[in-house]
Amino acid sequence: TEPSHGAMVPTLKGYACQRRTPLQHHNALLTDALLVLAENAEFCEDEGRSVAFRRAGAVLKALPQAVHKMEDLQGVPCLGGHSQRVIKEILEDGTSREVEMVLQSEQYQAMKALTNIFGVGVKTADRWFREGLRLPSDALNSGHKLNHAQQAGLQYYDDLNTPVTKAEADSIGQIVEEAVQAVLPGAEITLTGGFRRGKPTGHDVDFLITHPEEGKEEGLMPKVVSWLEARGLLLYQKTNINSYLEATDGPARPPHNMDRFERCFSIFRLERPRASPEQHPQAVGEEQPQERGSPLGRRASESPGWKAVRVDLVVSPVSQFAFALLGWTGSQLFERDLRRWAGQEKRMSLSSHALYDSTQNRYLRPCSEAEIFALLGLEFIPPSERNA
Ligand code: 8DG
Ligand code: MN
Ligand code: MN
Repeated sequence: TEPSHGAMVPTLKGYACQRRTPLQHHNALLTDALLVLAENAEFCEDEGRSVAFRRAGAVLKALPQAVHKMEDLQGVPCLGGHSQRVIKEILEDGTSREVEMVLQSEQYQAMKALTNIFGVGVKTADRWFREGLRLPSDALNSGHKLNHAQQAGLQYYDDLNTPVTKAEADSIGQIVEEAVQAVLPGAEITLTGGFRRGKPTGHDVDFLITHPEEGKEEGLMPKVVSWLEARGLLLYQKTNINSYLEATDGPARPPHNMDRFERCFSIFRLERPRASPEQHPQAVGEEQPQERGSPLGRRASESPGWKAVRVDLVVSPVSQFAFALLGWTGSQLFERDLRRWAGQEKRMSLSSHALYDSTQNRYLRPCSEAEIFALLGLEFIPPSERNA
């Protein structure tokens, strides 16, 4: 039977990949609260609960209007009992006691600060927390052994926790374009991740690189990295080589978030545009990055003429480009639901490399994002509406 819908709510579908989720939405108070609970569940390594809170938040982002009362949520999917209780409390009292408690808890605050260090995941942060560490500076001063990523993460902590602007992403894009053209003329770069979804800022910049002639892209990444390093443009890089083989990684291997493209997690050294107040006005209310406390105690006056920026580079053979583009555009929940939709509703297996149809026992070979949506029986959702 059809669920009954509140007056304001059109039918919202249960998978994020069936819905249009714009960047700007009408329920930030509720989604911010649910995000805190999702993060906290993640810090407690309870992935199931974390995903449940994220799904609840994502469905609220797709609503065409602000929710004012619980009846407005009639027929809205993906809202579990716990999420509904939190929403109800916020609608009635303006805040949720549970969310406020989490925000004030020592564990949440410490886990948030520690996982904000590049190279530190939930497992490491949790171990450090149990050993008494609370702040990024504790990780520097405690004598813990830090890997190269974590050292860079601490060294550039302030910059890496200052949002990357679209202008900065475009500057990085010009550098990557120059590097790629220099080592492989005809190669093409595409901005993916949050910026492709229209976000004005991001925590990093994501690029996909390919070449129209299959095979030409092989071994490209180390050359790009060398070009960048020779010019002093990289503060950190870790390159992984491509290990995808259709024969062994195909249908037998379950679709997984980690893909096997040639890729580079890096930190760029981006020259700051020269100070010119007219050309670069500071947005009203925007925080000056230099004013934040640095674990290294760097002061505003010592701020160098460059900024550390996280950049992800991925190289895809052109035959897999559509999958890589779809997989690296996000959002993460949108990707998760695409794969879940494929498996549960279509008996297909979707990854950033391929689409396998278990009913026909064969690979499908779409050439564009639009064709992938069509083969999955989904309406095409443009990147700007994948902000689940
Ligand atoms: P932000 O950086 O603006 O904060 O947001 P984002 O651009 O959406 O997040 P992201 O962490 O940069 O991730 C961008 C997309 O890349 C996201 O949908 C998930 C995807 N992604 C990874 N790692 C991997 C991976 O190993 N394989 C695949 N296929 N995708 C990945 O972050
Ligand atoms: Mn990103
Ligand atoms: Mn990224």
